[in-house]
Amino acid sequence: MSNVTIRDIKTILTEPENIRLVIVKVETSEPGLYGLGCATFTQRPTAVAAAVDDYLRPFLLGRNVADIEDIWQSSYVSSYWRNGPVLNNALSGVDQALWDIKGKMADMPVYDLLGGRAREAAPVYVHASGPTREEVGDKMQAFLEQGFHHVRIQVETPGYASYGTGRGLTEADLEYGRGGAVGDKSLPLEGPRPVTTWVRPQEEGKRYAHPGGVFEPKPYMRSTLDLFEYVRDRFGYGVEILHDVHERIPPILGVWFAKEVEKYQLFFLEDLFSPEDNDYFRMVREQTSTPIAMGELWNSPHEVIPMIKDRLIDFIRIHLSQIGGITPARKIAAMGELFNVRTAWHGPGDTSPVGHAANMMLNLNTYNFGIQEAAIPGERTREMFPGMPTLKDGMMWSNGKPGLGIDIDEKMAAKFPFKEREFGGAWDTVRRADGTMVKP
Ligand code: GCO
Ligand code: MG
Repeated sequence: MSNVTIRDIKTILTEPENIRLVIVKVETSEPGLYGLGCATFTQRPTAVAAAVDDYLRPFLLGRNVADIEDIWQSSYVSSYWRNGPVLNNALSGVDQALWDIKGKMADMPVYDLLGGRAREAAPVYVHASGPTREEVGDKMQAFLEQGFHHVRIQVETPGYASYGTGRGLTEADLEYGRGGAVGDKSLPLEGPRPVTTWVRPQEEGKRYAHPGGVFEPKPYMRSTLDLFEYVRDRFGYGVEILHDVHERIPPILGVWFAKEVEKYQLFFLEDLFSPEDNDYFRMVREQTSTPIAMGELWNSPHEVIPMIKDRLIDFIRIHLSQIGGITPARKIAAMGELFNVRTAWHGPGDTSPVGHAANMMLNLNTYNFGIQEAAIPGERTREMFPGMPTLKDGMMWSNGKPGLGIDIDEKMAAKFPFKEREFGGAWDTVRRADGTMVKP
């Protein structure tokens, strides 16, 4: 039994490539021994930092770093009210850092502490999004040439996504089939005419985390089905395609859509419903064998249990830091194994490289691993996070170093502070043509 204790807990806020990241560093009584964890809740990052600095730090200073389970359980209820992305991300930062420390002390990668490997590398999927099906196809082609085998495809909705062109559509507009609703008076080719005046315009020179726009379910579904048709025509059925609905469509249309896409043999269809509509998955299950993925918006294990035990989903898409770290996620993964539900941990750009390293520990250890979502990191991110998992041959690889195997260049991180954003970086509102707010 060692008696290494927590000497300090810090938060590092940085934005290497236009996404706000939160990293937690746990320092120990042992000189030079520290751990890193991901606490990234990119929409409310400073709230997470306050939860760590003002609440978890004083609660945990002096605790024995060995007692991860007790630290997790007691921290979880230390605010009496629990769960939610702010508190869970804060807890995750500490939890992942403690696993990192434990691995360094044992001189083992965390996947060895968890029981060892079930595979050598983790197959990943990457994102191909674009304004037209041809452009999505071209991006997909480039990925296939680089050795990727699984590609998530998203296309703009004609009429809606071009409604506002010239105002600088963001990647997010292109991905989820919507656009700005003001300015350009050209009408959508299909679907209702957007009359709303409630969509706030994107102003030149200002930074928006996720601007508002107009979204109509039927035009979106039609353009997406057309994309699937095109991609299957162009590439055949030997490659895997995925798609993220990102909620927003009325549930019964989601049921229809899941049936309609069955013929395109998706690897999975993601986030068909808002988490409030979980019960609709039962209806989907009874009507189609389209593989279903869901989970990035869940933040309590208790939301997940019925989905696994009733086999309502095929892939658990939890965001590791959103659920509270490795400690709760490994239990959910183990539960998944008993029901043969696979993991597909959330891994876009707002999962930090530390979060990706943590995902990889579970990906390598978990028998019922399904797929890992990957974001292609820029040069600056790779430099700031030495040791981050690498991508090769369509797979993600860990470096096998002790702990999570990743570090952060703090001096460099300090040079890339959070940038100013409109609305504090909040997601602005997406609306139907008549102005009704659309729930993600
Ligand atoms: C995905 C996601 C993300 C989220 C983002 C929110 O990759 O499946 O849906 O892109 O929108 O993580 O911050
Ligand atoms: Mg998603």
